[in-house]
Amino acid sequence: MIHQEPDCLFCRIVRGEIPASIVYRNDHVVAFRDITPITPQHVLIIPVRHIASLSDLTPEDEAAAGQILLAAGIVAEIIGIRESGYRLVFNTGKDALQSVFHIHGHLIGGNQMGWPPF
Ligand code: IU
Repeated sequence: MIHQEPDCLFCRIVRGEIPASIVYRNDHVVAFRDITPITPQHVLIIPVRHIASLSDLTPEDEAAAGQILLAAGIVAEIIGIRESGYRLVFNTGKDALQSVFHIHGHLIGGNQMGWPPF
């Protein structure tokens, strides 16, 4: 049984209790469109397993973490930005403005970005 939290917003999206525009899912991850996109394409990739942040990963989460990265290219292909390029951003903790404490990679792209990103 994969660990989930009853009241976590993103766990609820995984369970289908809250609607989301899902672009891809498998046994390990769910990818859905961010409700407030910051780029023309903006999808969140989350593990099915509830893990609060990158800083909370343990060796037990190795597969879940790897599955997020594996999903990035698949999702990018689905939303049409695999060739043009994209970023996968994990806001982690206060200074990074993490607001939802269930790991999510922001897959962003669809236009030319700059660097550094702040
Ligand atoms: P952050 O990295 O924790 O700051 O990002 C949380 C993201 O979750 C943010 O981009 C929100 O727009 C997004 N989001 C969402 O897609 N659906 C929701 O119901 C809620 C937040 I609340």
